[in-house]
Amino acid sequence: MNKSVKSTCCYCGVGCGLLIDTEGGHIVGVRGDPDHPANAGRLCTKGASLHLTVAPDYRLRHPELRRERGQPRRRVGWDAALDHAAERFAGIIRAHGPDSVAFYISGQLLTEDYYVFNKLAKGLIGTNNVDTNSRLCMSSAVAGYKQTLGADAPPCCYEDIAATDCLLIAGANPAVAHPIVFRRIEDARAANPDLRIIVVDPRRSETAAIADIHLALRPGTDIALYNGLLNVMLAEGLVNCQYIDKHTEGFAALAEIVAGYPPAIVGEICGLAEADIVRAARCFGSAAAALSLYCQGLNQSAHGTHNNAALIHLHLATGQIGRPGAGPFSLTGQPNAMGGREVGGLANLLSAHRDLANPEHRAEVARLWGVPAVPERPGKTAVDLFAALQSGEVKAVWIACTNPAQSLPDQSAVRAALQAADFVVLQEAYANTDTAAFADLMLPATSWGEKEGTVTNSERCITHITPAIAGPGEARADWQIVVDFARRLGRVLQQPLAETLFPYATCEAIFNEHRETTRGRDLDITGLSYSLLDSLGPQQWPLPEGAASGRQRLYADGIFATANGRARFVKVEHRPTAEATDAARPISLLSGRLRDQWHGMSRTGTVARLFNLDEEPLLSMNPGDLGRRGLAAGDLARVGSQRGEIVVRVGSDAALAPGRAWLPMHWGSQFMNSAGVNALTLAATDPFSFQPELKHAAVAVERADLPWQLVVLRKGGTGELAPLALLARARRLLPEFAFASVGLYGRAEPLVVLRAAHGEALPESRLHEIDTLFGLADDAAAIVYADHRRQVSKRAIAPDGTLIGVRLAGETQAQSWLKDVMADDALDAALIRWAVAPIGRRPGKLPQKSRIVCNCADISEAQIAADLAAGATLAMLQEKRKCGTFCGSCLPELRQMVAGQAARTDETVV
Ligand SMILES: Nc1nc2c(c(=O)[nH]1)N[C@H]1C(S)=C(S)[C@@H](COP(=O)(O)OP(=O)(O)OC[C@H]3O[C@@H](n4cnc5c(=O)[nH]c(N)nc54)[C@H](O)[C@@H]3O)O[C@H]1N2
Ligand SMILES: Nc1nc2c(c(=O)[nH]1)N[C@H]1C(S)=C(S)[C@@H](COP(=O)(O)OP(=O)(O)OC[C@H]3O[C@@H](n4cnc5c(=O)[nH]c(N)nc54)[C@H](O)[C@@H]3O)O[C@H]1N2
Ligand code: SF4
Ligand SMILES: [Mo]
Repeated sequence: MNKSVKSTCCYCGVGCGLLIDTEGGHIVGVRGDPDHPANAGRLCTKGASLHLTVAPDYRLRHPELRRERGQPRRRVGWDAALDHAAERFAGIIRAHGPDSVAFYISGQLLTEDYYVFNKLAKGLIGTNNVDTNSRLCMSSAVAGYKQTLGADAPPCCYEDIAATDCLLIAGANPAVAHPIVFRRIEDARAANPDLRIIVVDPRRSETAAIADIHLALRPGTDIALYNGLLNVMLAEGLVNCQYIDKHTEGFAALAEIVAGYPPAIVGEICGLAEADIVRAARCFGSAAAALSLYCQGLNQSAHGTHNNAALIHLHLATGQIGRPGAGPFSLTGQPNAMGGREVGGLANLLSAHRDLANPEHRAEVARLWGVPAVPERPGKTAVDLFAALQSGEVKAVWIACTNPAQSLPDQSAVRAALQAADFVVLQEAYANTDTAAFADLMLPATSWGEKEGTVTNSERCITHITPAIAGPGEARADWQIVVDFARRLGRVLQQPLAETLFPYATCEAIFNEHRETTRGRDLDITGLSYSLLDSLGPQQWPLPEGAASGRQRLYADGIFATANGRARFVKVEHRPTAEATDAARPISLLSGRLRDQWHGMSRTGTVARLFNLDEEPLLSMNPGDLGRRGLAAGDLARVGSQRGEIVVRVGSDAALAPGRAWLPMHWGSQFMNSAGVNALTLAATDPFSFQPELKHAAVAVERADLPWQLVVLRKGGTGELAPLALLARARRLLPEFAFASVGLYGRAEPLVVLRAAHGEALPESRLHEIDTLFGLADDAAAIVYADHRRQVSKRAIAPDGTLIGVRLAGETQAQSWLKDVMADDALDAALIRWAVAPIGRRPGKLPQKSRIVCNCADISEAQIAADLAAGATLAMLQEKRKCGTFCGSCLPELRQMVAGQAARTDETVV
């Protein structure tokens, strides 16, 4: 049966709605949901390719258990798995107390999943050791809002982007990290020529490229900058004294501090021109409406909370909040980071924005749950939790929907901690993440398109999602796994409460209980229900009983969520980054996201077209810095910090100031031969939010002399040679090299790519084994070239005149053009010999690669031109190729191409 189910994208916090098309129980397509308020039908490249990620290959299908370390895990049934887990947890709790176990969960869980995890730890076991990857992500935003506005609530909505006159984008790169928000920014710019955009980012990011003013500040100096902007606004009478008097407190104390931040001094600290600081201050201070968007550039800092507060101050001082187009809008990273915060899924929070430190709040939650008390002792926050695993203070950890063996800073310490733990449970959708290597018990979870629950996006908007298909194998919904475990644990611990604490037969029953905890709180959703969400569509909180719809903006009345209703200015001073660069490690390493990959790539790393924009993790640096190290773009470099060293390829970026480098966060041990960027980062945390400073580390970069290079390009076939099967095998080769990465490339019939380098050449016998692994050993179809003196050996396999694989060793230049002609099947049989030519130059007669016009659907100019020449209209193109039906940014060009074709046709008719 064919059907179409409304859902949301499981990637970023924009929270786009989509329609999942299924045929016979399989997902066959996705479309943007035209009725969803977040995206009105648009999707970005990642959302638009979600249906391509449902291949079962790497999914975890059955529980797996190893009873002893060193043994492989074996498949077990759910009963055996959960009974074992309950016995182990109970044993450890009995022997060492409830704080000897911990849960480490994720902003990618649904609200209901999150709720039961929290109740399991804080309600049943009696420990606050439940923290999440939101600690790496949004905890500084939470703390920043609470310190200033009194509650953890982004006061703005997406429509504010269209209504603002000044958009300050600080430490965020929405062009890649929140693309559909960025589409709104582009639309706003097109509709309002007076809109001014200021971007604060040490890099010239894709977002900075459209800025009127780009403040490329020295990393970690945001507080100085925002204090400096306030200094100028005060000097030029651009603050709103009436608003400050009526609705805030603490301004005088801050003004005293800010007096010490005149533009000249700020320019020095931040490495910015004084005039630019003044210009930005005037732009913000004189705007009719000023909006700021911010994310990890502010949060992931050892002073992340104050970064947030310093920015929010600008809005409070100018009264730019609570009105259309105005306010401090923290973009959430993960799809349900907000939902997690709502249920209190952090070690220092309780349900419905309550605080663990507040005895009344603890009593309220205990009453709601029907337990004698909620434990008082704060739980371990992410970084501390892993340190406690290492020291033995915490002995068992239950990890769900996150991959700490890649995403936490200082990986060698994290991996040692996982190794040291007595018992590690991993509740995952995929079998092959870096954390899986450490799990004693793996529990298969259903994932995108397969589960029910609610999510809250960046603008406080809640969507109810339902499954489109069943999960693979024996996978279960996350909440079901938790509830089943909780009941078993209760029995083993002889805790009769367990049954009454976890009575839920449906996901909806959990939602209804969560809803009740919000009564009278700032996020009151007592007016919501699944059926209301289904009939009215997604709703923003608060939506208390009796309200007709959710609230678009908060604090319109100037009354804040503090005891006296006044927002607070916080005393914020410039602080250096946790780790300073020095002569030994002179480069400041930044890290973050690429448009087409998601975190550890467990999902995006299965889709070839998502590698086409960025094939490899490149360390970008200023060309001068490269030159001084004898490096050119494409060379390999050793990047070392106090904690570790990795080898990566370098790229040249003239827009990056000297002394800075940038490395994407996505590649871990599944795609390269090291833990990636977090082998280098440090575990320093913010004193209020405990968020680690993932964005900054001091590193040394030097040339890696690995003269012998190897590249394998293999077109995927079927069965054993199917792309994902090949990729899995190629992965096993990674540890063998001083440098190596694997990936996919191309479109419908992708290539598997291995790139490696080594100090000396591998022997021919080992090359033969690698050829065999890639299915390139067939001598009958082989074309070879070897020059043993140069240690060059090349091999191409072309059965029936179609090139299906090339292995280049020693000299690998040809890969740069081969990968495109192979992916497009564009290599003429006569040109195949060029693949193994002594020097891999590009043959002159090669067709040029056709430019991609629609990135979301991955459709090239040549494909469109061919369709148009055959008489296609725009509507036909959209139907057949899906181009221009996702984010819509290529529509103007498509229309132009259609018009161009029409003109040409007219000419021929005449
Ligand atoms: N494609 C894609 N999109 C994603 C994700 C993904 O994995 N892939 N992940 C999602 C998640 S969970 C998150 S949290 C968001 C993150 O979204 P963003 O925070 O927007 O993305 P990042 O690339 O982490 O960092 C943003 C920018 O901060 C800058 N920066 C670094 N240091 C500083 C500094 O000291 N000051 C300032 N002002 N800026 C600095 C970086 O140069 C970078 O351009 O993205 C979400 N969206
Ligand atoms: N250096 C550096 N490090 C960073 C950052 C950075 O900017 N720089 N950013 C940080 C930030 S903001 C974040 S949010 C983290 C993200 O880091 P992680 O949370 O570790 O990243 P993911 O790869 O998204 O991990 C989610 C896991 O959940 C699995 N999964 C997917 N769906 C489901 C499901 O429905 N149920 C279950 N049980 N599992 C599922 C996926 O397969 C995946 O392995 O990384 C942080 N680390
Ligand atoms: S912007 Fe892209 S990744 Fe984010 S929710 Fe929308 S479609 Fe998904
Ligand atoms: Mo995040």
